[in-house]
Amino acid sequence: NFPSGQPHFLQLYHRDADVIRTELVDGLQAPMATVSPKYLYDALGSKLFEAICQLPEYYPTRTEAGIFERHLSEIARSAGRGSTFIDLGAGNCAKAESLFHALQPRQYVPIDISVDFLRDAVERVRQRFPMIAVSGIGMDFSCSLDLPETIRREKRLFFYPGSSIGNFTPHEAAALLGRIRDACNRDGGLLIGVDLLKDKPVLDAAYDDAIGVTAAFNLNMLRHLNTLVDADFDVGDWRHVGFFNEELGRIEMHLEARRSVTIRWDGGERRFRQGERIHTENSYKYTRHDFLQLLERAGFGSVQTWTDDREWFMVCHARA
Ligand code: AVJ
Repeated sequence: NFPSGQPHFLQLYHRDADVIRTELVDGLQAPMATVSPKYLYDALGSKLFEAICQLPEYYPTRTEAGIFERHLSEIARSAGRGSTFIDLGAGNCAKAESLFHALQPRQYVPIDISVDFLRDAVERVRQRFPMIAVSGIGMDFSCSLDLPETIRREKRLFFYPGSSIGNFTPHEAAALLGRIRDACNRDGGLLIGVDLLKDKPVLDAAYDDAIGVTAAFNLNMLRHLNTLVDADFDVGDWRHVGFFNEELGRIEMHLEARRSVTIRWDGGERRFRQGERIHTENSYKYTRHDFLQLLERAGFGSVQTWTDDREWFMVCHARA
């Protein structure tokens, strides 16, 4: 991890390209091929996710925004003003921006793996909110939460909305939440959005929408892989699979080979039989009780929670 960004408002912490290549190739070679969902987010992937958030079937973004709108003053009272507001997986920064008026952050630190997308977003935030110090960071925070010296330690408020925590297994999630807590001072905390368990048909539709935006989002990962490991995936050979796995309490996304294909990349190859899949994402859904237990395991102190009328989504503020 070495900083290499020139503009002072966006620092880049690149992981070594060889490390990324090894991680991806190991996943592609595994008996059950797997690629981490973080590789869904190249610049186009981030745009496709923005489009997903507007789909009628994709309730999380809208439901979470409704909770923030309805309980804004109480949430702001709990989270406090004048924080160093650290946005994990900031994307277009829109969720954070909608809280600026209520939270009055002193410094805004959007972090995202999708660097080119983040660069544009940071520029927009700086123009809209010239009174807030904006320090964007392009990095993979699942590897490290070591932040540059310029990020104030006092009153750190980590913001992890959208139920992105669902991409990790409960065990991994507890570890990441523990690292977030460790990155806070005693006066810090975490504002997090979590998707709650609900009926399977609602979940299935949210991750396999009628016009195929989620399919495009998933399939776009193959184009990103072609760039990252110099592979020769033909997107037309694959189809999107997305469904709620009731036993495991999680959404699963896969890419399924429509026909038998051999994929070649820089230094290797693999044959996929027809119907064989690459597992590209899990999105765990929680009960309120189980998620509160996870926060406790991670070492957080008192927690306040807010939800919507249907109890489909939950926002938590946890004190370090
Ligand atoms: C950004 C991880 C929260 O799991 O709902 C949306 C990603 N995947 N549709 C989610 C996603 C398919 C999203 N997160």
